[in-house]
Amino acid sequence: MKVLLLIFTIFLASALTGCEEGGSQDFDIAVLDLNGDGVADISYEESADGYFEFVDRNFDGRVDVSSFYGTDDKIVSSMLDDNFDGFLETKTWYAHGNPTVSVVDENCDGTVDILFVYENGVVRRSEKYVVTEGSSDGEIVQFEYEFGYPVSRTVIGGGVARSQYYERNKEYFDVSEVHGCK
Ligand SMILES: [Ca+2]
Ligand SMILES: [Ca+2]
Ligand SMILES: [Ca+2]
Repeated sequence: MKVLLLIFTIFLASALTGCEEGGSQDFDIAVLDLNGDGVADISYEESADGYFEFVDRNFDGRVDVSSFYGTDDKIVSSMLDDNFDGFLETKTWYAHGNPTVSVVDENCDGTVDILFVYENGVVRRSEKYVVTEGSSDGEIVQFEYEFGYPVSRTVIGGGVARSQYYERNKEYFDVSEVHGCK
């Protein structure tokens, strides 16, 4: 997997820079520096039970995808900064390469605001907790999906406490440490 990724990266790097690879001494830098500015955009860090892969997709010098792979090269979890504000607000867990659960902390205050539950790698259900303005309570907006497309929208509100949102989805929030903006 890692090897395939590196091959793809080499291909992408040469496509982006339009440069032929020269001496082998530049090889490592070229592999990891997608836009050719001399700053690595993909880096790896080994850990006891696998390795991390860090990617800077928009070349601003900040990591926006952090993925953890097991020793079998299979992805275990990933964290994503989808709006490139420097906070990795989305965390996803995987089983056999497919996503199982995603949690999003939109405002990076340490509380989860959106939950996605997947079946066979395709989103099946989502729940968003929306705080009512001027109140400490809110409502829950729930979507059901078929073939990845939303087919129903249900609002459970108002005056719903955030603790109720957590209680409803306890089995997913208990999966692991979910507060991960950093
Ligand atoms: Ca970035
Ligand atoms: Ca973000
Ligand atoms: Ca939040």
